[in-house]
Amino acid sequence: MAVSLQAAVSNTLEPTIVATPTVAVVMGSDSDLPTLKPAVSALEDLGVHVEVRVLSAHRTPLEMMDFARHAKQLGFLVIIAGAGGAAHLPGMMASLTTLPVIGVPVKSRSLSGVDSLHSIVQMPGGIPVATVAIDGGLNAGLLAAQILAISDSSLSERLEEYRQQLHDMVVAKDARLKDLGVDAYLDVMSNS
Ligand code: RP5
Repeated sequence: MAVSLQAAVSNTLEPTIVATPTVAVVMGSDSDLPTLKPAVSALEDLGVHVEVRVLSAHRTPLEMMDFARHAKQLGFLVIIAGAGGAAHLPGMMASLTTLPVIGVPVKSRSLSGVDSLHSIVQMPGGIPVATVAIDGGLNAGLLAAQILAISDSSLSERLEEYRQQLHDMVVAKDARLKDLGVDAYLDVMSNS
């Protein structure tokens, strides 16, 4: 049975929700939400409080600027920013705050997200954005948690548990593949 990485976290960790907003997950459009959802889920499963916003660098630039400029005062420690196409949101957010910004290139309809990736990853010196893979919402959430875990030992332990679960899941798959053989394993995969 195929088990997603997200499910591996969701099924086993008991969340300990902290009261204050910690990670802001912002996106240029609500059409980006499916890509950012794995980041939100991973963080919530790890007990990190998340605030989710739609803030467009092009359609609501003033609201986007206001949020980015006040994010630190509002108590956020890390910003995840996802956008597609001419994906200026992560870079613009990063230009307005010294909080770490993780950029998520959203797979675009016309250019499959290569445009988003190039727009986000090629930041000029001085204004960094930590860019994950196209549609890499899960890794953005985990990277944000790893940044927070530097000063949060209980979160660090949860991340260690998560890594152990990933390890155990792959070991179990390896054993099952050896047991069933290639054809039967693929049959089970295609039916699950
Ligand atoms: C970007 O334009 C958004 O981040 C989104 O990925 C893309 C398309 O937006 P919609 O036309 O779907 O609202 O600003």
